Amino acid sequence: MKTVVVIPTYNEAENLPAITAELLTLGMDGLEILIVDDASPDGTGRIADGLAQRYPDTFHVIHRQAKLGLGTAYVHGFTWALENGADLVIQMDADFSHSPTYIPKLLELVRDYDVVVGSRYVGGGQLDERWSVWRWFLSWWANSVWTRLILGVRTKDATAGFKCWRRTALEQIGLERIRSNGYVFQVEMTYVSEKVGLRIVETPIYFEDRRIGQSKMTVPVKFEAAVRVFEIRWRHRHVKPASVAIEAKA
Ligand SMILES: Nc1nc2c(ncn2[C@@H]2O[C@H](COP(=O)(O)OP(=O)(O)O)[C@@H](O)[C@H]2O)c(=O)[nH]1
Ligand SMILES: [Mg+2]
Repeated sequence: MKTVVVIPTYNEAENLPAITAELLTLGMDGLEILIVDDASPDGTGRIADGLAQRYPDTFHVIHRQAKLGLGTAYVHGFTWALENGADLVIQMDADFSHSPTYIPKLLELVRDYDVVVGSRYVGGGQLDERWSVWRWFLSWWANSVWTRLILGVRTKDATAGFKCWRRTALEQIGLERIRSNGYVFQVEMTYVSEKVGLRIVETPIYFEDRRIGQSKMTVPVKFEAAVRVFEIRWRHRHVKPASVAIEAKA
């Protein structure tokens, strides 16, 4: 099974060598890592090139000319992975919020499902305990109230960004119709996954805050994300609803 891990990066010079080293220690068969870098001023792209030079069979790099956003970085990376024959695609951030130690579990579950979601909101899942009450509340509100109310999604962690997709799942979604950039990208993928009837399973993760560097999430960004949920509903109004089963498995 060819498995491509897609990692978007913007200023992750310190995190990238560490996260990729951890991925390599998993010793996965058929593992390839695609880094999608948006001309990071801190030189992340050069570090990625260095990895690709050292391990040409494992690392691949897409350089984009400017900071074009997380959503299009993932769509770009997923499209590349499909074109290059991936059977499975793992999406994860570079900042250690998505611990590579969960990957074996994701791979085990994807045998029986179309997409496995590393979830903070199923039993056993957890947010960083350093989160303030306000931040915790906003995340809970976005996942458990807002997306549920506006989109009717049933996945508990609708904004999750740590997932393992079967190739066929991404094909069914149709990446060309995913238009969100930034953080609502996750919501759009969740919504369309449910609408096309993918078999979705959520598995608990502990979501740790980034260790190094800055989060790009700000209050205006959160507000925009909340409004954009309506756009997602409108955009996919003609996608045929299908009955979906969302399960939780520890
Ligand atoms: N290529 C690319 N990567 C991005 C962009 N914005 C964020 N990222 C990466 O996407 C991942 C998640 O971003 P992060 O700032 O940690 O988001 P947060 O965890 O929600 O605060 C990290 O690996 C970032 O480096 C972007 O515009 N382009
Ligand atoms: Mg992060």
